[in-house]
Formats: sequence, C-alpha cells, structure tokens
Amino acid sequence: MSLINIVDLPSLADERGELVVLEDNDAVPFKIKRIYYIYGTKENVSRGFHAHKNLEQMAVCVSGSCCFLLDNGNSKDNFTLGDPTKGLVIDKMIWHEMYDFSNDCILMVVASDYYDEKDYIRDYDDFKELTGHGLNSSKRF
Ligand code: T46
Repeated sequence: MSLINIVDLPSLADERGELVVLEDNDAVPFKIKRIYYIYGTKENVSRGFHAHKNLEQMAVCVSGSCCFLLDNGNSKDNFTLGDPTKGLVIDKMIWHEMYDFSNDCILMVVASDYYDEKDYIRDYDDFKELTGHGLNSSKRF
C-alpha cells in the first residue's frame, strides 16, 4: 500500500492566472490551526527527519519543487511535489524527509495543531520502536 496520499486542489483559473483555495472542507482532511512555509533552502540540504505523534499535515509546493520520503516504519515511498494544485498528506506517525529542493522552492505546510516540540519524534530508532518495527520490537516475535 502506497504511503502517498495526494489531495487535488483545483485552481480557480481565469484570464488573469491561477488561484487555489485551502479551506476546512473536503480538500484538507483536518481543521487547519497553523500554516508555515519553507523557502531559500540551500543546495543539497535535506530537512525533516522526524515523525509527529499526533500532528496531521498537508504540504503544497506553491513554487518550485522538492522531494519527500515517507516512511511508516515498515515501508517507504518517495514523491516529487512540484504542482501547486497537489497537496501531499503527511499523516501522524509517518517519518518524513524532504530533499532536492529547487532554488525557487516554497514549501507551504498546513497543520492540524499549534507547534509543540513534544509532538516530534526526532530519533529514527525511537520511531521504529513506536511503530513496532524496531530491533526490540522484532525480538518480541
Ligand atoms: C514538518 C516538516 C514538513 C517553530 O518554532 N514553529 C513551527 O511552527 C515550526 C514548523 C518550527 N519551529 C521551529 C523549530 C525549529 O527550531 O523552527 C525550527 C526549524 O524547524 P525544523 O527543524 O523542525 O524544520 P524542518 O524543516 O525539519 O521540519 C518542518 C516542521 O518543523 C515539521 O513539523 O513536518 O517541516
């Protein structure tokens, strides 16, 4: 089963250009409490390297492109986000890494809750244990 869950965000296009709306409706599968964006990422820099215990998020590349690695502890998928009408859902308990940012990349993320460092799992071994796929987890079977 793929970890890549893409939400279509139709553009309200007219002769002036494009306009995309994000609202608490069917397009975004949670109530939006926070929005942040990442830009000016230096060449060959990767970000992320964590999972969230409870936070649900959706990422949209409003300019340029970047790649995501998503990992549920058991399997991994990669996806290139480079279309402002596509939202990538990052569910809770999904380890994620972002890489290959284009120079013009602006990555906007809408989130289901306020910033809370305690919600982050930043150690990959801890993440694997919590998903039941760590070294200690496998010893139990
Ligand atoms: C995520 C991916 C996709 C805040 O103070 N408030 C905030 O709302 C955020 C998002 C970050 N911060 C602080 C925490 C760190 O001291 O900003 C600093 C950089 O954050 P971080 O190293 O976590 O950045 P990324 O790009 O690795 O991860 C970010 C989000 O933090 C994370 O939730 O899922 O983007």
